[in-house]
Amino acid sequence: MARSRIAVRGNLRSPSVSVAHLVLLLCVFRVADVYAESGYDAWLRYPRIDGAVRDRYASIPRRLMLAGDSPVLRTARDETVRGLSSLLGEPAVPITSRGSGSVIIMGLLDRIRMLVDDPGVPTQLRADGFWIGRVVTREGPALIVAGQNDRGVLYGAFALLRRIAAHADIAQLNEREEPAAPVRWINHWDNLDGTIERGYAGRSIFFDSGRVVDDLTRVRDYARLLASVGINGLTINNVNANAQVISDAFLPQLARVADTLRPWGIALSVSIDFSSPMRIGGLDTFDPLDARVISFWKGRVDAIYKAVPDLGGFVLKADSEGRLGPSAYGRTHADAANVIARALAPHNGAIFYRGFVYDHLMDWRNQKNDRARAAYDNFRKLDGQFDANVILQIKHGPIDFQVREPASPLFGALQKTNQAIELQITQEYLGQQRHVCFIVPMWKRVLDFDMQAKGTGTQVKSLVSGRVFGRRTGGFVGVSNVGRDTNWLGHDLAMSNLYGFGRLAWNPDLQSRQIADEWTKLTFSDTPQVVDTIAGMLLESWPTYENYTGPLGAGTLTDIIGVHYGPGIESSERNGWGQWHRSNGTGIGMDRTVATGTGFISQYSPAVAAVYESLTSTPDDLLLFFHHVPYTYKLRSGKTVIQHIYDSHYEGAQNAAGFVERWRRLEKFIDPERHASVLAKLEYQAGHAIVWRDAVNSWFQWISGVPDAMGRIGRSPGRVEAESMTLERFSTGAVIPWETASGAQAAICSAGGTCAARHRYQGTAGIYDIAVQYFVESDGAARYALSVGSRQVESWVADAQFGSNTPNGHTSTRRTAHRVTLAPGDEIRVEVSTMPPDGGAVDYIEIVPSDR
Ligand code: GCW
Repeated sequence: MARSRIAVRGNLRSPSVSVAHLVLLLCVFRVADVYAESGYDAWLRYPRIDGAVRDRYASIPRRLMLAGDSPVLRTARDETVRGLSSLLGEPAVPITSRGSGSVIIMGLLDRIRMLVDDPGVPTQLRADGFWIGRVVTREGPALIVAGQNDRGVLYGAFALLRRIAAHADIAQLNEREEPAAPVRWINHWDNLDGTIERGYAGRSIFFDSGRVVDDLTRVRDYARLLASVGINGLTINNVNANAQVISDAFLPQLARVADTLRPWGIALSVSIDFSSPMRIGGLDTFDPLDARVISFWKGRVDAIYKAVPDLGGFVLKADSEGRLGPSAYGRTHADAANVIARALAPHNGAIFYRGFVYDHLMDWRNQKNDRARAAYDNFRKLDGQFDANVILQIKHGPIDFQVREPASPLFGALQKTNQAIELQITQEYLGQQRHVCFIVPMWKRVLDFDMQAKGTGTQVKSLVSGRVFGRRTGGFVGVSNVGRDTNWLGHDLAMSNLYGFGRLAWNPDLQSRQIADEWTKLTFSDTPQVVDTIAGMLLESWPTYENYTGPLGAGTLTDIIGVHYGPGIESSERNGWGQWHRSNGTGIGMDRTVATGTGFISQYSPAVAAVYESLTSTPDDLLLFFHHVPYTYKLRSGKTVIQHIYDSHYEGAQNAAGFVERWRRLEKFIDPERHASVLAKLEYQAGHAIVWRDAVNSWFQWISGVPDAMGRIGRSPGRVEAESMTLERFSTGAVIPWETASGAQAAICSAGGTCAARHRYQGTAGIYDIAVQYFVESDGAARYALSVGSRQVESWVADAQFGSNTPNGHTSTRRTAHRVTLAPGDEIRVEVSTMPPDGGAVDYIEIVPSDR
């Protein structure tokens, strides 16, 4: 019997899917070549290749031999056997002696060169690099996967499988690849209790209740995903670190994780607490220059390396957001980094010292204060003082992962200090994996930006890799925060960011389109309509998100003192966090010029500073990052800033609505599980984009006093405010911040029980979509029902968790009943049943002619 196309994965299989169901699905979807999938395998699905495409791979040997032996080499072999067998639908077999016939030989380059005398085989490769090619030996043809080191062989194996899985032509296989930089690490902000700071896909796969989890299967499978894109280091705990992680009691647990990662060529690392000498060392100081502290670090590090001999090193967040650091003793960041670096050096470990150091209690009244200056001001002066195994880990922009920021000037300002760029895969400020936002194009903007640090040709990607100033190490760190959700990041499309991070860390010259296409082919299929639609949506998703959130470099405009998710436009102002956009009655933006502003621009090289200092040469998309301008200032497009804000928000929300329709058209090409799950997310996103649009536009129309030229704000067709409906047991209440509710108010079912809002429809008869805009509170479940006359047209349970338990821009959610027949005089009724403390709240209903 042909191999089943339905992937049933033991405990991952939904209990509600019966065998009969599976058989049915098999019959229905076989024709359309669609698999039932959970997202767990992400881009490593290896679906069987059929038909003419399969002929392309007829020449791939099915026998596979390792030249050499090590855990990583065995992983490379086993993965290749697994992948080829699955893709080609017939077993590939490992062999131990060559014999005659065609064969795949995998091993270290030096070893391969002893076995194979072929001029095509390169003489050398950089660390982690590989070569894949075909040669002819006396015993027959051979496909070679050669690596500079064990990891290189593993990366070569994954590269070969990737080409086949993406149906690429491999007839003329002769590929040499070397990574752009030695550091290609992932950070996690997982706490030892199992929670994750800024994690949006369930609890930690590493920790629970203060310990490492017993079952490390997820960690192994995660390591496989990471290795497949060339990641070689993994920091498993939060930079807001618990000192216990390096205590004796924890070391055996760390060793278990390291053992799980090792076969995938991934070095374990941990985040440390700078006050550890006091917290776990019994000292009364953590002064980095104190002899007892120096010996504490040495002793701790030696003990850790006994348990984990190949530990990659540490990550340290010090003197930042309340974390203790060297300033407690008047010492420098270099003093702090070096004391630990010196303990690590004999073991070849590195310390990643975070450049994210700023004062979060800054005086907002002082117009010269500027958080953006902080990283440079703190670290520039220390260039040359850090030991060789210190790597300064610098966030890509000067603030904090906002929807658009310029490159951090610090990249161009350090000549002698190793650097790594920190990119955020978890979508903290970018819709938290409830919104699709493919971040690769945003990262590319920064990576490809020429800092002109030493004439031209000094792009951020070349600076961080160490090439420009001839430094030995450096590279890329991505904060991923995957969790226990089956599909790792919660949103199937968000995995394109984890994949894209790895691919860019390996080769930052890859184009966004290339990465989007490749990921789509591997994750879904290479059907042109699928690739065009999904890659197209991915590429539009960041500008779309930007359009309905924070425009022109002003910042994301989210609630920055809360969960960083929904709109909260004023939350950034009048506090010390320094994410100010300084909007007032006449204008918007931070003046960071040298002439009249904070002087931040002077931190760039003169050539770059000249572009940003002048209003006319600053690109529009970063205008408000660098300049404070009147709302009536004209952009290059000819529009005023204020009209651009209004228009872009309508466009963004419109495009988000379009994603839903585009995705719906893929139904027959994609397995029903992932199709339905992504569809639900896109529908939610389209609703939340409207919340954003209306909040931002209402707020700016209010503060600027400039009306929208098209008169759209506050006048949505078909909208009926809940507070103007006939209310039973609901009370009317103000929503805070006001702009996050239509008309600033909602009908709130505060007493619990059942509340109802009624509206008598007086429009023309027809078929309509009725949207209910309501608020989901995270402290329980509320049941909603929408009826027309005695017909219930929609009912649902509101139990999502948005990190907030009051009506606001995080919790505002839309549910739409499609194709509802309405006639004049019909009564539309929204009913909510709640259990205190969970309340229910309704903002409005909107009745628009159905477009389906
Ligand atoms: O973006 C901010 C986050 C914090 C985070 C901090 C950091 C781990 O809101 O949650 O702390 O950055 O990067 O240290």
